[in-house]
Amino acid sequence: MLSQRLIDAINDQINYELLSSYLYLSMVAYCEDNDFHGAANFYRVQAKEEVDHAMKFYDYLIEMNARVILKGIPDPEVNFAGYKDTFEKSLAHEKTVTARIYNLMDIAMEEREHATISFLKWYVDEQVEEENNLNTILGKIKRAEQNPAALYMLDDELLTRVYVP
Ligand code: OFO
Repeated sequence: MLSQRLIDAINDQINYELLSSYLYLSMVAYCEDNDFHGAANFYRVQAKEEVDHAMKFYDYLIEMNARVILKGIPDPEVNFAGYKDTFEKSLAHEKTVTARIYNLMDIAMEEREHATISFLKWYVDEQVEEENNLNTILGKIKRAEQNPAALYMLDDELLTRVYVP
């Protein structure tokens, strides 16, 4: 039986994962509007993955006989200052997500909730991958910044990201 504190924290995280999806969908709209089709594809896949992250928590609560409580999602940011800005904001966002996952892990460890500790390990690994991907892309953007052809190639590269359910 999960504590109410843990159930509340997981419900908050379901909301935050859906908020993440909404933010990335907003970036898709911005990128499409500015002809950054590769980045738009990248964020489209990211938005779907965030819904998967939310649903993984959602199903976990159900499996643990706890009640899922959905909450409202605030308006996402809609104005970005360019290609690089979207990736900088994505990385900052993912760092916040990582801190939130660590906080959930801290609660689970404090409560010696071993099933939840085991469940959360997947998210810890996922965050390492997400931050690493964004850091790699940002590094490439910084190197290509003064070279429109290189930026164009990088955007093309991002067209190849596919959603794997
Ligand atoms: Fe769900 O990891 Fe990104 O936000």
